[in-house]
Amino acid sequence: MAIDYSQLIPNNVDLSSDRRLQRALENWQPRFLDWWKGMGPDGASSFDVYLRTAISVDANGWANFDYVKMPEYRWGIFLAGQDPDRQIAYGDNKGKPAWQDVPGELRSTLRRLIVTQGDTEPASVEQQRLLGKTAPSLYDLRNLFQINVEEGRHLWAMVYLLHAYFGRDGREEAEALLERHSGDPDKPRILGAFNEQTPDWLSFFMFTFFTDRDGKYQLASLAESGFDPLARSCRFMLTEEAHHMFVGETGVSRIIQRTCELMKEHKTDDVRALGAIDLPTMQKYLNFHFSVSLDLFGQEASTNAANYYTMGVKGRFLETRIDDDHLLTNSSYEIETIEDGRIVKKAVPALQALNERLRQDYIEDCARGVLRWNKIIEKAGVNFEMKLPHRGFDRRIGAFTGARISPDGKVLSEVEWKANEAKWLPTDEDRVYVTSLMGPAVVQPGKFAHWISPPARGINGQPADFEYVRFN
Ligand code: BYC
Repeated sequence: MAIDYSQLIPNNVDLSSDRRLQRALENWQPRFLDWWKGMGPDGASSFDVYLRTAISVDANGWANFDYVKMPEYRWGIFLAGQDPDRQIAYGDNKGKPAWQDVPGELRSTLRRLIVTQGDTEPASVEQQRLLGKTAPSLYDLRNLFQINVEEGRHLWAMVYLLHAYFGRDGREEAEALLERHSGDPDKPRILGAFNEQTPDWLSFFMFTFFTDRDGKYQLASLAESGFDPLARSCRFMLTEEAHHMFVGETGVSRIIQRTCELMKEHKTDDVRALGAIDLPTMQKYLNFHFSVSLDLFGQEASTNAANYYTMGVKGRFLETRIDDDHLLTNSSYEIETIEDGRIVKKAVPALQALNERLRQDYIEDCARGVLRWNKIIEKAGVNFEMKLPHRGFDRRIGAFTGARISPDGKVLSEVEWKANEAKWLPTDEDRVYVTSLMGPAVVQPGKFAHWISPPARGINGQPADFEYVRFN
């Protein structure tokens, strides 16, 4: 179905045929806009931004570029096309037709997953609220705003499901999604990483590389859900997610590029003296964002995850492409855990290890990106290698919680940890330094802050010096 833009809420779900639902969502819409004004990008409401907006969910229509005043962005409800023959691919319900409505016994489980997913979307917008003030270029400013409006739309996607399928409980959850706030001591966001700050652009790029990538893996697992409207929502969200990770990966690449250029040009490692970000500091930010994002996968051995799978509400990454029985009742999976002060491998029932298995898929994906970063360093002739720390490093959730693990995977005493922590994680001084580079936004087309290289190409075939944002 094409997207109907004549409606107050653009949608491809035939919203006008359900007056009650339409009215409920039209009531939520001004509250969303109030939240956007109060908690979304600071001071950006009069800007015209070169944004992509979906005009249909197919390959030709999902990325339509034009100038948009951000509060007038048309947040809407878009589900990927329906496959009328779709069957549940795994678990006890394998082979049954996908559900078009919520099975009664799965109501609270599904609601919880949808709320958790929905909660991360506005959280990230809140975390990025002030970044526009220090954008290193118009190109970067536009990318930030693109990500922000799309995270807003991803919130809409989950709110639609709550309103359409969960009655009064769903409506209350939709309200609460606007009432919790990132880092709020009384009403924080649900998952740890979404209460951290994103105070500078290095953090932003690391966040979009590492934490948005968790989004990719979680959305892909939910795209396998037996609850078809959730699966279809997530499938369309995934098409937008790719750009967010691109912004993160290329953002870090461009900082590396600039740093390496300065190191070569001035024959020094001390690029701080030259107003750039040194590679060891970047490594520390990487360590922080990687470990915080690993926590987002939950416990290594999780009965929740086993239940989600067995019931058919959340699958594995690319479930249908995996060659096994899709029941997992007779298989095991090796996880790492701590026993008697040592890291050991331990086989657990495969069903319980689904969080860990998804985390493993994620780690391999991250490693491919780090390899690409290292290629830039190598090509520049600089002797330095970025590394993902061990999965147990600085964890707050799961088997490694409370243990002190070095980036190369050694169990440490508290004294050894304390002696090295400042080498491995950003110190206050590092953060003050990185923040000090975040000058006022660079607003001349084609100009870039000193500490970052221009991108290899612009957005939608436009040059790097295109006027991506007009300030009016
Ligand atoms: N922080 O059995 P476990 C994105 C809780 S990002 C705090 O392992 P489960 C995006 C857990 O809730 C993707 N609490 O849990 C990115 C549970 O609580 P209860 C977001 C945590 O359920 C960038 C308890 O610990 N989507 O889209 O198997 C920008 C036991 O744990 C955390 C989703 O996450 C944590 N990190 O796994 C914008 C998908 N981890 O039951 C957007 C939906 C665990 O004891 N969520 N806990 O009260 C899920 O699938 C699951 O809830 C989780 C947790 C994978 C997160």
